[in-house]
Amino acid sequence: KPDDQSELAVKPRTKPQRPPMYKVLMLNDDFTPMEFVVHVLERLFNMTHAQAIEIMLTVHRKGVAVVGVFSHEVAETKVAQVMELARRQQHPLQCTMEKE
Ligand code: NFA
Repeated sequence: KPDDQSELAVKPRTKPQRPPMYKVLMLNDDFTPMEFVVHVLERLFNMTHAQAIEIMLTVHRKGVAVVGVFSHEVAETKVAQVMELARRQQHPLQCTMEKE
């Protein structure tokens, strides 16, 4: 077993931490068509049509809903993809992420 003077000395460590996960949130607005939101949820978040309708209606009624939980990199990509699809169709749909 290597002692503290050896090149192989092992530092004391705290528990390995899991990387933080990020919630992707979709926000309601008065203009984006319901069917576009359903399409986005099916296309980018791998939801069934029924799941997509349910989450879309939650956003519509409550103002915001979590549409998925991902690593930082994947969450950033999902947010960017939603914003790009919305921009291309000139819908004001907003999507953000926050640490869980
Ligand atoms: N509130 C929008 C409408 O009535 C639908 C919507 C749902 C928009 C979820 C954004 C997010 N057309």
